[in-house]
This record gives sequence, structure tokens and C-alpha cells, in this order.
Amino acid sequence: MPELSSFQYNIVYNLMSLTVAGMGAAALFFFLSPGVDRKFKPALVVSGIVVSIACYHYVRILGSFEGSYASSGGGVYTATGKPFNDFYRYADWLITVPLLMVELVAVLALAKDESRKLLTRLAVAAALMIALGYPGEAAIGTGNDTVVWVWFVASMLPFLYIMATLFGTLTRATQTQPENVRSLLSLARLVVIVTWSFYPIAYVIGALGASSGTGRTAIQVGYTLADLTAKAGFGLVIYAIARAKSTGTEATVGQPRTA
Ligand code: RET
Repeated sequence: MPELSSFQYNIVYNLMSLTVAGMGAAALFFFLSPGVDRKFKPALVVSGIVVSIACYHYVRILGSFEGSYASSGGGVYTATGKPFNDFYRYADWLITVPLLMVELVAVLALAKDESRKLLTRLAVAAALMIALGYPGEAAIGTGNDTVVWVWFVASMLPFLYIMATLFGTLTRATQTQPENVRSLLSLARLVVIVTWSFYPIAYVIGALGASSGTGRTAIQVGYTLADLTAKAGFGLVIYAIARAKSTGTEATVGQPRTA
């Protein structure tokens, strides 16, 4: 692994540390989910589980990063020879990506049959995307470019399928939802498309710059920021949707009878 300047090391270290705290705090918030009707609690509980799993993985990712580099003085960090374990990220995604989809589909409150079919297709594609991406990720920095790019392309296929499906479903669902949640659903769609696109971009930047400290820093910063927004940020949008739908119900229930 290439050496890192202390600036690069500190950016990665501090961002990972911040992510442990952010995911933990988000978990507490989603589990409490103030002001949300019982009907939508399951979606928020899933959000809480997603960020709890991520919190644990970031503790391990940070520990692994810490063990893989050591200060050699003069503002430089060199590899200790203990490899950085990329697998924590992939294990995390394998569990959390299908859960994020459960969250999204739960809050849409589509017909049961439709939800189940949609979820199955999305979950299978997500598992494929992650499983196909890992062999490429593990080859970054080994000099075996064919492996890096063949698996990247393979992983992009289910990725594009997921993007197209989510875009189509969310656009259609937006039209059948109550007025007050429409703009929030468009926001959810935007957050998914933007944050998910961060991952392959970080991969490409990391793969192209695998032999430089900048490339190594960029891929870690990219994945970490993407995780924060795709899990905690997206969870907040789900919370806002659930809350908006809840207020609607409460207002109706609480209104004085006119007849
Ligand atoms: C990989 C490998 C290269 C190609 C592609 C990838 C996509 C990863 C994605 C991950 C999303 C993770 C999320 C986690 C949140 O909990 C595997 C980097 C397309 C899209 C949303």
C-alpha cells in the first residue's frame, strides 16, 4: 500500500471516527422516531438496524485502518504490512442494502403483492452487485487491472438495473401518494440516485489512483461519505416521509366531527 501524508491519514481516520458517532446517534434517533404513527414504525426500526450495523462495521473498519498504517515520523504514514480489511464494507453492504430497500418499500405502503415482487427483484440484484464487485475491489492495488475492471463492469449491470427499477417505481409511486409527501418522495429518489452513484465513482477513482496516497484516501473518503448519506441521510428522508404521513392521519383523527 502506498504511503500516506499525515494530512491524508488524518482525513480518513477522523472521517471514519465521525461516522461511528454519526451512525450511533442516528440509530438512537430512528429507534425513538418521535411523532411517527405506529403504522410506519417498522420502516424506522429498519433504518435504526441499518445504521446500528454500520456503526459496528465502522468501529472495525477504523480499527483495521489504524492497524494497517503507522507513523514513520516526518509527517508520513507507511503501511505496516497488516492489510486493510475491505471485506467489512462488503459484508456491511450485503446486509444493509437489502434492508434499505425494505425501508423504502415499507414507507411507500404499496399493495402487498407489488411490494413483495419489487423487493425480491431488488434484493437479488443488490446481492449480485455486491458479490460481483468484491473480487475487483480486492484486486485494486495488486496490479491486476483486468480483474479490477472485468468485475467492475459485471457489478455495474445489476447496479444499472436497480437504478432503473427504483427510478421507475418511485416516479410512479409519487403520483399515487398524498400531496404532502410527493416532494419528499422525489427527494428520496434523488438521494438514492446521487448517493448510490458515489460508490462506483469512488471505486473508479480508487482503482485509477491505486498506487498513490491520494487514490487510497479518495476511495475511503468516497465510500465513507456515501455510507453516511445513503444510510443516515436516507433514513432521515424516510423519517420525514413517515412523519408527514403520520401528521396527516393524526390531523384527521383529531378533527372535531362536523356532523
Ligand atoms: C461496487 C463495485 C463497483 C461497481 C459498483 C459498486 C456499487 C456499490 C454500491 C453500494 C451501495 C451501498 C449502499 C450501502 C448503504 O447501506 C460494489 C462499489 C456499481 C452501489 C447503498
